[in-house]
Amino acid sequence: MTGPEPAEAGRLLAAARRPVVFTGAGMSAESGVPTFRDAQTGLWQRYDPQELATPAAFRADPALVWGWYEARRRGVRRAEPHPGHRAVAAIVARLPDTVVITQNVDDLHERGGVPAPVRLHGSLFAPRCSACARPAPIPEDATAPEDDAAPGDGVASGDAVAPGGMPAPPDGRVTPPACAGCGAPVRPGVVWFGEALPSAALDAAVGAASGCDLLLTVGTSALVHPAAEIPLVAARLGAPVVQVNPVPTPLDAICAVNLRGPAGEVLPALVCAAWPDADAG
Ligand code: BV8
Ligand code: ZN
Repeated sequence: MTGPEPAEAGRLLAAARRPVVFTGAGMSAESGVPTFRDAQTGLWQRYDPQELATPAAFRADPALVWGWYEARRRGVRRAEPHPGHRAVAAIVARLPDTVVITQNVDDLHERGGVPAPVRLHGSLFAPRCSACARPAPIPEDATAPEDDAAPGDGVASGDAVAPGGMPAPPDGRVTPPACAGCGAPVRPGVVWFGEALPSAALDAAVGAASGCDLLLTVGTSALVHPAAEIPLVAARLGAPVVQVNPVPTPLDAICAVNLRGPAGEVLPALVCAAWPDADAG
């Protein structure tokens, strides 16, 4: 990256003591996990993620929605954290008061060394009963014939696996397991459109953004609310905001520095700019 931006961002990070790192789907793009903006592929290409990720879609066709999340979970299981995830962990290691807030439902921050990110939209690894909310076990991942599909690509045609390991029907439908307590269908532990965010996570995020002295926003289009308001909270209270995104977003105007590039390259460079002696992970 050329220009004064990287050095300026490095200076802001080095001066910070209570930074917030706020991430979206672009943070995991280089690990092969499709973003929400990316067109769906394979048998899911005819579905709009914003339609599938709703209580109404699950009520209408639980096997379709469960199949989609199972395919995404298997894709994430095959994905690996990239140097950008490790750079975020290096920031946390260097500045223990750092708060990492993510919109992502993958577990790449944890596997990249960030023990407890604030999860605004839940996780692919926390299924629960759709009626009594009883936590449910993560289905065994029997090895599917096409299990050598690309990392992250949870949408390869043969990716969905029916209980018992048999390849799922070609349409990706997988009947959700029944709750061990009340027998109702198990649902993915994510926040669907139209559903409230977990209040503890939202409160923690707003609290961290209100008290931070730098907010680093990485790989988000800032279009989904209320998550998109987190960087605005920090800016409104005078904290500098630094954005990492290859393209402009609605956040550009509030940012002290816009770093135009992929997270996997920009974040390690930012850590080196802030702490030349640091091992950026
Ligand atoms: C609610 C989990 C009410 C599921 C998700 C105010 C204004 C307008 C609309 C609303 C509003 N308030 C509420 C709404 C409605 C709605 C909403 O925001 N709609 C939008 C679409 C207009 N919000 C809701 O429904 C929320 N709930 O409001 O409930 C309520 C309140 C009280 C009581 C009852 C009800 C719930 C929203 C959460 C939905 N769940 N995820 C799942 O994953 O399946 S949202 C999901 O989409 C993600 O979690 C994420 O938040 C969002 C995708 O956005 P991004 O992460 O930013 O990803 P995107 O693909 O868009 O962009 C990627 C970016 O990365 C791009 O900019 C790209 O350039 C960049 N990039 C690409 N490669 C790289 C990169 N950057 C760096 N490096 C790279 N290599
Ligand atoms: Zn139940």
